[in-house]
Order: sequence, then structure tokens, then C-alpha cells
Amino acid sequence: MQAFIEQMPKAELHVHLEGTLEPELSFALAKKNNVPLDYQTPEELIAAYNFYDLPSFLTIYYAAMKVLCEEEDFYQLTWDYLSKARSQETLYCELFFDPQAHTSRGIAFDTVIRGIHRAQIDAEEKLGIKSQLIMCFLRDMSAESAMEHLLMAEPYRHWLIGVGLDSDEKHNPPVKFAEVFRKARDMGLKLTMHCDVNQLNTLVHISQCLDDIQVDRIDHGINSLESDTLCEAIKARGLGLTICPVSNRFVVQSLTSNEIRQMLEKGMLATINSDDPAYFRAYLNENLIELQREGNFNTEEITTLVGNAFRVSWLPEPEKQVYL
Ligand code: ES4
Ligand code: ZN
Repeated sequence: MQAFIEQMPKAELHVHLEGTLEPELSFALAKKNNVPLDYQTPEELIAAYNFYDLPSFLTIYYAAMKVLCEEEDFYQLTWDYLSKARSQETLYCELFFDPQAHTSRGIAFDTVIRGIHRAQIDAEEKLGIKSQLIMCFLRDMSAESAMEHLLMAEPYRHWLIGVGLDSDEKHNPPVKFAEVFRKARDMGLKLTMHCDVNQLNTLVHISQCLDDIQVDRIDHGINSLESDTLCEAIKARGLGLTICPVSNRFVVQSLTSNEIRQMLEKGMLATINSDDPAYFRAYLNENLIELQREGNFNTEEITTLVGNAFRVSWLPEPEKQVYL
């Protein structure tokens, strides 16, 4: 089964580029950029990864970004992730990035997006892995800041496929960003939002995503299973759910294999993803392998989950068909 998963051509739709920052690259960039780190060795840093909820993860995630300073650093981050993904037979990725986590430290938006974009072009040409970029807004920052960043992105519109919403969900509902997402849609961008597992008011957040924002996809969305109405709406609209088993395990002590099985039984378009692989210590193959073991999924079920990622991807229709 492990070999079957490893050799499958795969797609990843939910991975935060900043969440692919491996401790080794972090130490190399800290040295190059003269940035002090709180840990002496990569092993010591990894030992601090004992997350138990979203805020405990986000604190470490944002602190680590201070080593990313120059365009070259964003290039390296993106190139390293795409190389790793390609080595796991992942052929297509949709990549999240968090510009506000960088502009708030004085790094120019252009520096971030140019470095990422150049690595995407090189990886497609030299490694044979295609990727598209999704700009995320930090939901614990203001809607005004999100709008400013959307305007900053306008000259780079054609380097983006969509926008997303991430970071701390508590008291930061989808409707806070209704105007920003309306403008993004008018710019021709696809829309997605995080509805992380077991968040406060999660069912309200999911229904706002559907009715107020009219998203094209939902990130996580596990708790939709608690409402038949939500499940029916998600199914009727053909919306994909980007589930991240190892990420979920930090919060609910389970890879959510039962929930994923229920989604498959209901015909919902669940996909498997890695979220922040450098922090959760699991890339796409490890997520699929561990999930398969926990839920005892058969090859047909795994094939459906992997196929779903291509089906609900934001690739042009003819390109999807190549993989299905
Ligand atoms: C994230 Cl797991 C998760 N949830 C919300 N925002 C995020 N940003 C990076 N990882
Ligand atoms: Zn995420």
C-alpha cells in the first residue's frame, strides 16, 4: 500500500509555503541574513514543535519567518518545497502564501512574490512540477489591511489563481472580509477560506463561506459533517474540501479518518493535503500513508481521494483530464 501511494501521480491543494520552511534552511538563512534564532540546532527547534491548538502553532510559525528577508530566500523556500513535492510524485500544487506576515516585518510585497514566482517557473521547466499561487489574508488582521494587500497584488494579478483566508479563526468570521473577497472575485480570482477543525462557531463560518462569500473551495471544513444542510450544499455545489490529516492530529488527536470516510460515503469531494509539512513533519505521501493505516482505506478509496484533488483543482479543464 505504501508503494502504491508513493508512486501515484498526486496533486496538493493546501500547503502554506511558509509552512514548508525546514529547520535546516531556517538555520542557513539565519546565518546568511544575520538573524538571531532562539535555538542552537535544528533538532532543538524541532523539539519545540509540540502544538496542541491553532494559536500554539501560529506563534512558532510567525516567529520563524524572520529569516526570510531577500527575494532569493523566497525563491529558495519555494524551490525546495517544489523539489520535495516532485520527489514524492506530486505533479501539481496550489501554494498559499501570507504576504502580510512579511510586509508587517518591513519586507516588500514585490520581494516576496517575485522570489516565489521565479521558483515556480524554474520548477515547472526543470523539475516538471506545475504550480499556481493563492494569496492568503491573515484573518486576525483588519479587512483594511487585506484590501491594501489585494491592491498591491493587482499588478501581479496574472501570477495568482486565487485568494484565501488563514491564521487565527477565533472571532474572525468570513463576513469580516466580504468586501475584499467580492473585489477579488471581480478581479477574476478564485476564492477559498480556512474553516479549521473544531473552531468556535465553525458551522456559522462554513455557512458564511457558502452563502455570503460564495467560495469556490473550503480549506479543512471537517465540521460540516455536523450539519446535513451544509453537507448537501457542499455536495450540490461540487465544492472541494482540502483536509490535512496530520495537521488535524495536533488538534483532535486523530487523523480524522472516520470523517474522511463519511465524506467519501456521502460523495463529498474530500482531498488530502499537508498544510505545514515542515512543522507537522509530514509531506503529502506521509499524510496519505498514515491516513490509510488509521482508516484502513483500500486502493479504490485512496485513488478517489487523490483523484479528487485533480478534480477540484483550479487547473483548466483540459489539463485536469490529463491526470484523471
Ligand atoms: C495554518 Cl493549520 C493553519 N490554520 C490557519 N492558518 C494557518 N496558516 C498556516 N497554517
Ligand atoms: Zn492551512
